[in-house]
Amino acid sequence: MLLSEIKNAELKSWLQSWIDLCTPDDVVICDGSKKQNDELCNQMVKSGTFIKLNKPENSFLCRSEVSDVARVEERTYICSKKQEDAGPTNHWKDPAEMKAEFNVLFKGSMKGRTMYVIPFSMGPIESPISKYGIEITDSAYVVVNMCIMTRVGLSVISKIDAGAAFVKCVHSVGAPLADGQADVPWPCAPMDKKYITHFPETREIISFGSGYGGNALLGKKCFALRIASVQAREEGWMAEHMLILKLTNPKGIVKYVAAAFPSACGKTNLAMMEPTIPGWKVETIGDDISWMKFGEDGRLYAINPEAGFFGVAPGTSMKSNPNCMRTIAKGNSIFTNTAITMDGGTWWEDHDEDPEELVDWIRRPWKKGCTRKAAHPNARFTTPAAQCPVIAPEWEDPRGVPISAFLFGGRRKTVVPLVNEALDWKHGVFLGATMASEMTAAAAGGLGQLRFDPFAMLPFCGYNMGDYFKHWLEIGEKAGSKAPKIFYVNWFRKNDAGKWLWPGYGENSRVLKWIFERCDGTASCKATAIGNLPEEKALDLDGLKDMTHDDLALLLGVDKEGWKAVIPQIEAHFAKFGDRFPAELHKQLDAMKARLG
Ligand code: TSX
Ligand code: MN
Repeated sequence: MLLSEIKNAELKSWLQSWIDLCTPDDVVICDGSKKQNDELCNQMVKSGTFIKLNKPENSFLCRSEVSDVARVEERTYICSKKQEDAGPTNHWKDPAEMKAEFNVLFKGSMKGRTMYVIPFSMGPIESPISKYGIEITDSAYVVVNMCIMTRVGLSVISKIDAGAAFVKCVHSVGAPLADGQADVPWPCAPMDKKYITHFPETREIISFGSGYGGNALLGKKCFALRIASVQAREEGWMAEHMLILKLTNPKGIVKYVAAAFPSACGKTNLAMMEPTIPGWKVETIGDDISWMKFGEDGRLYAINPEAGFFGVAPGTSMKSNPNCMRTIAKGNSIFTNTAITMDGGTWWEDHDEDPEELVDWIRRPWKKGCTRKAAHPNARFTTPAAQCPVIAPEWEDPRGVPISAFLFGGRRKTVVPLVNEALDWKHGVFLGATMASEMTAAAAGGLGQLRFDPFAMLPFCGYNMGDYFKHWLEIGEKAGSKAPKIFYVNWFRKNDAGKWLWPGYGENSRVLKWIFERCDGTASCKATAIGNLPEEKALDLDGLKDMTHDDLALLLGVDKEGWKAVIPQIEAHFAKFGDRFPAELHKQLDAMKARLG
């Protein structure tokens, strides 16, 4: 397709203004075809950006610059007109000042490079919950990743030509090439030139200087969470950092659950888990983001706006996530910053294979027993969701799936029980707002201190977090009796000797079963000061070895003194949100205090 064939005047003039500013050598409109994708992959193999792997098939390894390996929160900005609309948890810049700075940074920034124009849909193209975007980028790596993670195709341009709204996404690695200058495998700009910026009022994203993941694949965190969260609040829906799973009981009854966890809690593992309890089935709808709208029946319906998994590779194995390993094994995947084996396969820490020798992610020789990590800890796979053996057949249903329960959680080796049902929606919002993980000794603040990450949205909410909590309360008002039930889970409880009290992984199906049956009204619970907990007999523990009464008492008990000790930390956490923080959450904290006595 040629630029001149685009009809939408707004799209045309927006593209032309960026072409004029960035002065690329060439402009290519991406059509999402296999042919174009193969050409780009071959071109990146030739240029040294990609290595074609011997296995899995049609898969590639890419090694980034050592300084460009993760999202850069300190370079991430919400550029709303008023700073208070970004709120105290976001970095803010004045939109006009930021644009003025970009007029300098982007001037000639694509010289010597090709500008790719990627028309993409977040969500199935015909879904009323989906939204469209156009990403301009000078990175072929971004194009081939976007082709896995989103639905790329010219039909999106047809929709925009017919008047559909779109989010304007601009990305440059910020490394123009002078005449005759040789390229490097991973061009990017130094840290003080990197900018990941969001203009919520004009639905724009502008990203400069980084080629990595969430900094560059703008459909994911930038659009599907930061911009979409703003759209969701204005339009009365929800854009959440949640996996979506389908749970089927032995009678064939289905319920859908959406779950938010901070990083390093195994969200992707839960989304694809293999239940250990007979007759129960888990299938995947999505592993990271959920967009939810009210259906005509008043229930919340969720879609996964993504089309692939962009997951952390280290730790992923047949033990932790067999279905993810099977997804990757089907090929058509991109590996970023993993190690490469001598026979042209890929490897990372905790991988099932145990190679003697390989080449690590910074191209150094590596031998078994070596103390250095072979893969970067944030090494990633990009793989098509459709290849997942347990993807639910309805994962692309344009209507979405009706959600019965929300799960929140964190990594808590003390105090927090295995599972806790909120007393009502408002109490559930309190649980979401107080989501936290315990910090390791290395992290600032130190051992035992909590790192709060409300709703796992702290880095991803595109507006004032106080308003976000209010939005959650308002959704509950609107949903009334049709609102999903809310639960808080913790797979990470330890005893005093440091032993894991819960086996986790597929055994978490026992917890999902109780949640399913709470939604059905068939499982019992005991009301406590912190919420509704399962009695021992209500949790299916059949066939679970090594579970003592003492362990269970810890997992399903209320550590009153522990909870009381956490209250000052919750108060300090709440105090950070300023004057837009809803009074209801202070009321919830006071009520919990009173219940604890
Ligand atoms: O993903 C995890 N889940 C959810 C799985 C569906 N992990 C990995 C977290 C890092 C990403 C877990 N780790 C889980 C869990 O439920 N639980 C644990 C802690 C744990 C680790 C090992 C054992 C038990 C618990 N047991 C043995 O290794 C024998
Ligand atoms: Mn995520």
